[in-house]
Amino acid sequence: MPSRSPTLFDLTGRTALITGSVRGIGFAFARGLAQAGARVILNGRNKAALDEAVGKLSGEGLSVLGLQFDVADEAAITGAFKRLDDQNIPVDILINNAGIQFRKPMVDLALADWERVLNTNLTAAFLVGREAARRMLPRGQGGKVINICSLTSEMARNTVAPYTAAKGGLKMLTRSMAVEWGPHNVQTNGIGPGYIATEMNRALIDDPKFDAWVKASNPAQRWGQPEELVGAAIFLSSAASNYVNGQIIYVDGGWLAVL
Ligand code: GCO
Repeated sequence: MPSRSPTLFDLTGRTALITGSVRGIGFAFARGLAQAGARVILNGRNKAALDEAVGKLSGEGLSVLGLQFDVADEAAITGAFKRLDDQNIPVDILINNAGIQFRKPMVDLALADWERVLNTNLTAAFLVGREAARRMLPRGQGGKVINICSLTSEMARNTVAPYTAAKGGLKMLTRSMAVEWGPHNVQTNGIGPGYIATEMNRALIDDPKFDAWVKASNPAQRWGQPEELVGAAIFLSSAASNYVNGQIIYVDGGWLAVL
């Protein structure tokens, strides 16, 4: 019986920062990477929600800590990384997961609405990625950056233009990071979730017409669950993906395979 490689997907000894991880997909990533051996830094804007999420995973015996900052605030980001520096906590793995949705036809969209979505879903990934890379590169021990993209990184639908523009930009930012940081043994990739049953999509799930459209549009004929994204995140966080760079893995039930 060939021996299994116990270390290929093992994250023991690695520290992962996951933005927007107090609930939903980000929280599933936090639990999954911690179960794979990583020390996980959870992030959120709201201290109470962050403390609750940290308490839940700590109660499961997982190695987690909280780092409160708003990903749309550059000073808050640099301050948070300074706090990690002061505690000598390195970030080996960054998952840029934080994101918001705002559904409205473009002709009715205010500039402030547009900018809020772009700041949170795209600019934040640049700012947090930049701070992480400013430490990963000189440390010389490699690293992993994972940007959470979307089906809207590839295709558009009505009423979600700022989200779509941001996620399309995030796909290409992923490739820019891969190009600039690859020579330093930092691999940058993306995960593109299909339609996942999260609170952000609650209104869509509860809309019978939209629910039917989602189920008819992917070969799995169902919504995905946040936990179904964790395998791709562990793969892209681990040594198993050391020669994977600039790729987007779509976890979408086969949606993008359908004509
Ligand atoms: C929407 C949804 C989508 C999904 C996901 C699909 O309003 O269409 O929120 O954006 O959340 O991004 O990949």
